[in-house]
Amino acid sequence: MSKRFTITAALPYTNGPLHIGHLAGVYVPADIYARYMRLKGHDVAFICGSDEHGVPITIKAKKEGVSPQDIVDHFNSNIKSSFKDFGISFDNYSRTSAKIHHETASDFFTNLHAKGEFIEETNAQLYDSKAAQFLADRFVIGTCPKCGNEESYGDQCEACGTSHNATDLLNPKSAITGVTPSLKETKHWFLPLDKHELFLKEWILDGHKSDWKPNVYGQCKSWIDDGLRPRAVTRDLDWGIPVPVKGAEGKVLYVWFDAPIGYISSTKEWAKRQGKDWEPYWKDNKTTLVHFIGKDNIVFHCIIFPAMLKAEGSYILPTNVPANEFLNLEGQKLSTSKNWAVWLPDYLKEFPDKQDVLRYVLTATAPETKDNDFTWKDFQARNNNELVAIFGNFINRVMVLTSKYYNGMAPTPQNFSSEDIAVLKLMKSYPVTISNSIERYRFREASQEFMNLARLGNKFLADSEPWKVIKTDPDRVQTIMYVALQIAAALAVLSEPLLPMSSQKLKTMLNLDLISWKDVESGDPMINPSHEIGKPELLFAKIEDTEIDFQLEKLAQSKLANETANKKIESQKEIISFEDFSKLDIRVGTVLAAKKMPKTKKLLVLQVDTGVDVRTIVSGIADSFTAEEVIGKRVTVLINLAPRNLRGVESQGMILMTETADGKLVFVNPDTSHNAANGLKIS
Ligand code: B3M
Ligand code: ZN
Repeated sequence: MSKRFTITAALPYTNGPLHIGHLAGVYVPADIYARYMRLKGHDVAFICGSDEHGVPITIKAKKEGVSPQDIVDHFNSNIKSSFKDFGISFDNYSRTSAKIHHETASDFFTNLHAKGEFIEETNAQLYDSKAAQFLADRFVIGTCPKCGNEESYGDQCEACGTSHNATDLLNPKSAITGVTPSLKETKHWFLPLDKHELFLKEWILDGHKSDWKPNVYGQCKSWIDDGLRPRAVTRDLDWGIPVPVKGAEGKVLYVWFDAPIGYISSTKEWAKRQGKDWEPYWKDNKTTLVHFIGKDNIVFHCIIFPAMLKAEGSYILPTNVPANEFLNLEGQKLSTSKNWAVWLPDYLKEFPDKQDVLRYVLTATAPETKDNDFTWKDFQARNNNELVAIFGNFINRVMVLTSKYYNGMAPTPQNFSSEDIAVLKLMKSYPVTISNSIERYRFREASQEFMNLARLGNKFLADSEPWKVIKTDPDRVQTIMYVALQIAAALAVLSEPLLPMSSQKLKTMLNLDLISWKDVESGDPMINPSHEIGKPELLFAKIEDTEIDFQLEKLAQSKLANETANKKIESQKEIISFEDFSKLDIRVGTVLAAKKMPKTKKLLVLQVDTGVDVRTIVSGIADSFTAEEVIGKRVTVLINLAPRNLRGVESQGMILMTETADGKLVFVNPDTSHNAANGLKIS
């Protein structure tokens, strides 16, 4: 029976491009699920959009000296086109700056307000007097009261996942000016979560113990067990949706109040375009509502948003919230600021026809029950050893042999052997097995089962050896190839949710259009004798070491850049006065002669023309330069450094040097384009 599904994928924050963490955690599983449900004939609305409010966007805009609108416009189109090119099959991708969203979120608030579902409270909030603004959420950094992480944000600690109020932080500091904020009174509207505690307990703790994932259920339980408190849903900010009630001038809705309503507004936008009614997708209790999210979004989707929906009264609640854990990259936490990520726009440029490979790898290693690791070596191995060597190889053999023996026309089977019957029977069981996995949100398992079917096909051909038997028993080969073609057709259908582009390519090759999941389940033949197939083409190509080395090198560069940046920060010295600085006598000079200091590795003895005199300076640069290389170099030299005796030679000054990211020393060269004479003072 056809059912209605509203499938949502977390609205990405519009302050940066997408990376593999987003894909693995949310968008690939959501897309598999949506494609699968469509394939089963269900009525699906697969909904997403850009989350364009919130403090991180304002911070980024400030940093770059542009408006928040500029930031969201840029990343909305960047993210949207990445999704499209990657093949995520959203029915609608909206944005929370859209008019329909502002209206929907405003109305939602007004409605709850009118029903008396908020409490209004004036209390002290953190205030940055230097920036003349209140500090909410990510505008404050401080120590997490729960785990002691010193860099917790005002709304959430990324180290332990706790979500809190900005005033809970110990040692708070403004992220705008760095000052310690003061407290200032301001009025806000709160959603009294405590009022919904009983309902949440019954609905989640009693109702979803067995069907929600343990990581999701566990987080909800710990929240509820801790006791729920009222939660502010308005903020003193200037970027967001204005709070639509009197006395709230200059205030906006909390981003986590408006963002989930974005699912509803995006559904409305879609329904309008389709000429449909949006309401059944959100209000008919026969509709299955599923939220795909990452683990840091659990509380918002399982506690706060459901409390809002319940308070409103006419909405359904999510059937499931299959949140994933996090994906790491090469053993390290993904990080935007450290550029430790595989960015989707880069991937699409560098592997323009390998969307399915990334989908496959991210699914096969999905962080479904615990954090997991993506490595480029594993990416290569799964492509070469599984997609190419198993699935691709089987299809290629079927295609090539059918072309060669039968000119591309499916043969008529003769007598089925017991192996044939066993293989066909096993094949028939795969759609059910894969369905079971997908319907229980076990996409990793589904991908393994899919590959097992390809393995079955491969093994069947390897065991029955049609390429040998053709010489002795061509009738038998007709049956073998007929069976193999049925497996290829099954793979073409069952690959659609996981590997949509390859599935399409395979269907075209097999000249199959109208077969469905049900056809595979039925066990009836999908390719009949004399059915004409197309030309063989390779489904997957091997990935070479050089391609992987290139990616690893890129990451190594990120690591190096980070280490250098950290080093710089670490070695910042204390502030000195101008008087201190003016004691330094720094001059432009030229190295006239140089020789290695005997019996040392690092030291060169230089004769330097300082403009004042020619003097001896011993410099520890022999690791980076030979004596010959430095002769004639224009240098910057500190001439009033107290002389030092190094291995019996008096060094009378110091040449200024710096170190590049890869540890090589370089001279701090004076700008000699104006013929700076030796002895010129540097100040
Ligand atoms: N914008 C996603 C995030 O934490 C957040 C999701 C909103 S879903 C309503 O990246
Ligand atoms: Zn913490």
